[in-house]
Amino acid sequence: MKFIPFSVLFLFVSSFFVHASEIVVSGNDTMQFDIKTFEVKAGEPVTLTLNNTGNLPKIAMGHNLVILNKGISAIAFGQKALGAGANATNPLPDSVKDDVLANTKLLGPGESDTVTFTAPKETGSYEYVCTFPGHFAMMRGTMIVK
Ligand SMILES: [Cu+2]
Repeated sequence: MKFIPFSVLFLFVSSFFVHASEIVVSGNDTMQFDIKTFEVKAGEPVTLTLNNTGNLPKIAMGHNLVILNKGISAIAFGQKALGAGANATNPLPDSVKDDVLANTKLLGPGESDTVTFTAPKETGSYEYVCTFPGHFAMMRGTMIVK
């Protein structure tokens, strides 16, 4: 049997298993996501964590992260969610979920949520947004599928 150096074996094994993209985004009391753009690989698993790093009460400054299907604008979706009754305790009404690729729950200060999903097979830009009322104008970003 041939001797395989550990480092080579490790590279070989990791090339098989380290495909998942791990994305960590924070939202804060100034209505900002710290990451406005991130990339994932088409058709591969994504682990997305949102941290609310603010201090203000959830009812006043809650955050979620909602990734939209291709072609759905964050601004337009924010308005649509409001029109569908989005509020400070239910910022993502069921009636608008057809436009949603993946979403975290609504987080209060110091809270965190992790969701896993499969990146779309179709490459391109997918917008994301916080749908807490009033936040969609500022809390937006783009997931790029490559
Ligand atoms: Cu928000």
